[in-house]
Amino acid sequence: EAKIQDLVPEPDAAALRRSIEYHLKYTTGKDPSAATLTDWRLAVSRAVRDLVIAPWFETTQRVYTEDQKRVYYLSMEFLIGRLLEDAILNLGLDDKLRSIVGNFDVDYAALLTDEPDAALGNGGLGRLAACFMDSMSTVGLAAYGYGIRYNHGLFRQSFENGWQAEEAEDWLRQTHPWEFERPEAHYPIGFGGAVSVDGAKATWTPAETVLAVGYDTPVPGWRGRWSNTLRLWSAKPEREFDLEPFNRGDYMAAAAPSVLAETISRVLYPDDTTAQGKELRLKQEYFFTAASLADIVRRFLAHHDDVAKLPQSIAIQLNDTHPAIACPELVRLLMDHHGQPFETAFEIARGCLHYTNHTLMPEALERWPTDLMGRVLPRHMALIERIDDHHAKSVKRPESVKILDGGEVRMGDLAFIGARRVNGVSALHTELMKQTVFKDLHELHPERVVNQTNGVTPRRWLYNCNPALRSLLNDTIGETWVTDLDRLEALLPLADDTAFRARFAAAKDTNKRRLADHLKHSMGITLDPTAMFDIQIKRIHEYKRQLMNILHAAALWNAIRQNPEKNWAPRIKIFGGKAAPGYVMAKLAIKLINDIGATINKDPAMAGRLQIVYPPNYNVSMAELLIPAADLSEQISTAGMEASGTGNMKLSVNGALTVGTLDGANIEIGEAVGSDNIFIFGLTAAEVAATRAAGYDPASHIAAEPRLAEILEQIASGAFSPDDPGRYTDLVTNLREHDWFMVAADFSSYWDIQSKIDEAWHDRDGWHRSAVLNTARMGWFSSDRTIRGYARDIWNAGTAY
Ligand code: 26Q
Repeated sequence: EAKIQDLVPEPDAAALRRSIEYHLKYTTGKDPSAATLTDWRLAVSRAVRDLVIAPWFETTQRVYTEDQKRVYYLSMEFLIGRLLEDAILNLGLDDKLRSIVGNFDVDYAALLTDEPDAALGNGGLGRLAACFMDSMSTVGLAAYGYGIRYNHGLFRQSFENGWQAEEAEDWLRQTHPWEFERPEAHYPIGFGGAVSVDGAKATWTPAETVLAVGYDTPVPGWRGRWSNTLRLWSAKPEREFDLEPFNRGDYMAAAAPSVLAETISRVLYPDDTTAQGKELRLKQEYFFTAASLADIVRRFLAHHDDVAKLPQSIAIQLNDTHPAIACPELVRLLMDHHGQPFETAFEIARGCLHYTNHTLMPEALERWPTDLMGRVLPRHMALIERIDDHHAKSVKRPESVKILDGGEVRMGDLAFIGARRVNGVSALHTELMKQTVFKDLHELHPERVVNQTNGVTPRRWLYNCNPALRSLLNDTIGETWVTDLDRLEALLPLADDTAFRARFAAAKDTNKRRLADHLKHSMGITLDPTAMFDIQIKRIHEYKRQLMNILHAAALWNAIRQNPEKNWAPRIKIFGGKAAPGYVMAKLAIKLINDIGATINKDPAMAGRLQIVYPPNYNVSMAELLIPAADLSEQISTAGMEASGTGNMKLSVNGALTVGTLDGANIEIGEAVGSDNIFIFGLTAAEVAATRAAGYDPASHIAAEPRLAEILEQIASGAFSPDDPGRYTDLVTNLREHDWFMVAADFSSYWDIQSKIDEAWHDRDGWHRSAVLNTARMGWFSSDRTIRGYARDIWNAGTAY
């Protein structure tokens, strides 16, 4: 019997070259003399894709014949990035393809970067889903990802005079070579209309119907030894055309049925912070959840006959509440289509469903007005009421745990009540869930909440993005770390080995020069690669406190001008990130970073001392360049507010030292790398809560910290915005009078730790030793570990590797 490993074709250079020529000619329809870079990229992508088809079929077949438990990961977002280089490195074809492509006289590096990012996500939650897909294939877990094939991913960001401007992203303008359209895998999805009840059974007659059509992308694990499927749904009209108005000559009315359909999967909502109750968003959520469940139940019934056994065969993970309508939808299918009574249907559904919570912030928790829910999904609204009553009857203090509250459906409570397990994404976040948002529900169901701390895939986030460190690691400890990241511990003794430290430092230097070259070519700016690269890359949000970082830069500017001869560590502060288009404060923070940056960068006294860089349009591909080049990783959220963070893990495993608060996974990172190798500052989550409860007064902190008082005065008086001196009046007033995110309370502690970081920087050996120890001790943060934890503690599913 063939093992899946054996099916990965022996990569034969001649065959690979012929395959590329074949695809250029017959799939792309181009002659080599007429082929553009994109044509070549598509041909290479097809040739590479061909190689993962056999293991993909083999996996599907094996899961089917062995009737393995299947895991379904439902996520509104998959923030994938580019796929070609990932696939090439995965299959070990890098050297061969570099030379084959070079022989066609095509620039290999340019070919790889010609691919647009698949940016079907906002940030951490969407990227986590992509890392999980990689890990589920690498550990050999039978899994499907389900999401939406948005025509437009996250918007493109540019800066106009320092202000963020947004443009539609258009990743499907060129052929997307990785997917297979599955016109036969389509489901009608209804909206609105009426429900007629007949005993336990109801008949829902929707007012509108759209078709969900699946597009499949194979997701190969390491060395292609296992391959799962990512199925993304696209909305299509049920009928393209109404013949009756067409025959009357009313051509516009004839095309009307396609309008709703084309809207549903058109665009990713770019807001990752405030859940506004937009009808189209609810329709998107129901659209992909209902299509996925229909597909899941169809696949189950293809080889089982008793729906009561669903929980033994499948596990569904809800990535946040965005697919939480899965609970009433599965109950509906079981009752109205499969004749189950309500209580049985609910227990079957709950046996299959699991919910991951990613935030405690009230404004980010989804709530839908009951009238909207009742209008768009009348059957589901009735079932939610029934679930709420049923749950309330089974508990002592029902008032405290209602799904329906003040005319709204609270989706977090629905997801909690409808799930077998509910997980937090870091140890701290899980504890806070139990103490705050889910306090009452946790007391009623103490076995339900579990912790699975996030992780990141070491393939994309170390092996692929950091070729310099990859070679050093492979030379030193072999290649097993790629699928067993704990092996990095073999580096521990080498932290004290001068020769090894020098090679580690040289790899970092290579990455910094690579970034400097890129920024030279793309933005025309010059970076000194010997300066400290101090990097904060993430969505722009008040709780992430980019503001505190730029205030520190302004305070440094003042301090350096006062004392230019002091031994300042030369620093380049690099920012990357997008603000939600409607988030006024976040967009103002971007403008402030650019205003302060412009002031500092044009001051000749800052040359070789302090520089601010903010390249526009931060995305996965830019992260792959920035992360390996970082010396210092800024993870400075208000304690208690960042559920986990995952960028913190990527930076540390690539040898950056972290400056961070005791928030999210920073705490666990600190425990792993050791307190001598991380810079922790600021209030704890408990202190933040206590300070707020006692009546926080930012003014007293500002008065006690002249550095902060001075820069706030400068900002308020227009020192950084002479063209519009009042630009930051409200921002400064808010800091002085409210400061919900406690920038003032933490500023002194942040300043002090940054001074210690300056000192640590001058001790080059000590710095590099800490950097090596960061890499060596971060193995636990592999998403392979996370996925094995979910498989064991939540899904009760096996892994082949
Ligand atoms: C909700 C309703 C309507 C429109 C948009 C949304 C929406 C979309 C995206 C709400 C939230 C998000 C994304 C949240 C997110 O990325 N959270 C991050 O998840 C990471 C993975 O667990 C954590 O590491 C981060 O700490 C957390 O902020």
